[in-house]
Amino acid sequence: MATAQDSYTPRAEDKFSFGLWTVGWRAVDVFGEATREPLDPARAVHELARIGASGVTFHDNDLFPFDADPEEREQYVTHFRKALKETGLAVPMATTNLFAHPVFKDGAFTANDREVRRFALRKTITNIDLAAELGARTYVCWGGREGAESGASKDVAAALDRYKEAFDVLTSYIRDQSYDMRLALEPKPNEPRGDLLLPTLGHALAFINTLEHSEMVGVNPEVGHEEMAGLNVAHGLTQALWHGKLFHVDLNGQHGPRFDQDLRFGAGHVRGAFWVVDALENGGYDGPRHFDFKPSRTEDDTGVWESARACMRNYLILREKVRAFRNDPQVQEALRDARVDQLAQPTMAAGEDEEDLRRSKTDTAGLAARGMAFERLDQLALEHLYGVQA
Ligand code: DIG
Ligand code: MN
Ligand code: MN
Repeated sequence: MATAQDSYTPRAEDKFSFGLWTVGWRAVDVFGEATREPLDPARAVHELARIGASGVTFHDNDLFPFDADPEEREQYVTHFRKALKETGLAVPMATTNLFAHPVFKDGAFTANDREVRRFALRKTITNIDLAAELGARTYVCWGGREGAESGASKDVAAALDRYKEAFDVLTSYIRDQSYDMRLALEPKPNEPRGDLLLPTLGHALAFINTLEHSEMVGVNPEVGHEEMAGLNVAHGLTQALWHGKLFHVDLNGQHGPRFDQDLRFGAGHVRGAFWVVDALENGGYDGPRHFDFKPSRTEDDTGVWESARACMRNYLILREKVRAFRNDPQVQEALRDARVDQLAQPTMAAGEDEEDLRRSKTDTAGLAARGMAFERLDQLALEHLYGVQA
């Protein structure tokens, strides 16, 4: 269904991308069967191009069945390649399904069974080859089954050793093949395992520092996953940018700590979505605006594409509001009144040392009495979000 062109119509330069598994989700959940028919990846590519996306991403088994032999696999990939060629859609990112098949029931890279770990590495390396061939420069690793439900069942220290080993093998392989590709780890606190390893951005960023080729490994934060952990997503994105590690992002919606809702972007924590867009747009992120969401189980095929379109519209609506907020003279005055700009000033003066600090005097009573004027600043942000400021 065509809609009128307006300022919320996606353009190629917006770099919107979707996973095949999002619009292709048949809406099977723990308590119910599929409500939608399978979606041909080639049709997904054409529909995503029609609604204005410029990229599509995939797991290996979004394209071909787990047990496809090389000939069958090539047929499926050829079908996908043809649709990419017909639409011009890019493939910015790819990833491996290391969570659906029962063989991964105790994990993939950190499974207790060594043969499972070896199979997971082989499966990933095979799909990295395909990802490189299709031009993907980011390879996401979400450890959906890397974790445990019970204390003694997982030697976490050994699991982290195996996790490090896996990423060291993968980055060495990418280097040996001279692929223009980086890994992006995607944290999540729990689900489908009781507790997942590398549950938040902080755990992932610390872990990356231990890797042999840490410069090739960053993060792919998902809005909903950080919110499931009760964390501030915009702060996490900004810290990832601060480390130079925001290689990719999964945008969606979530209503705080509960099961992973994967709502369309902007349909969960709306105030949080405003600050997510502010962090991405004003924090120097120049990667894809990638949606990892699930069209509600209530929807038919038409609803699937309406919700995908809405992900992009909500991003563009919020981007316009964030720009208006940042350009509003009242806001710039309120930022000065809140002394936000003073944080950029180093605490120590050039050449100063601890003795200078000891000699300095502080009017603690006067400082304590000074208001921060944050309420006016935040009210302006909310009024931009509510649409009463423009
Ligand atoms: C779930 O949030 C995960 C999987 O969908 C996929 O492996 C990854 C890609 O963004 N996100
Ligand atoms: Mn999710
Ligand atoms: Mn995700």
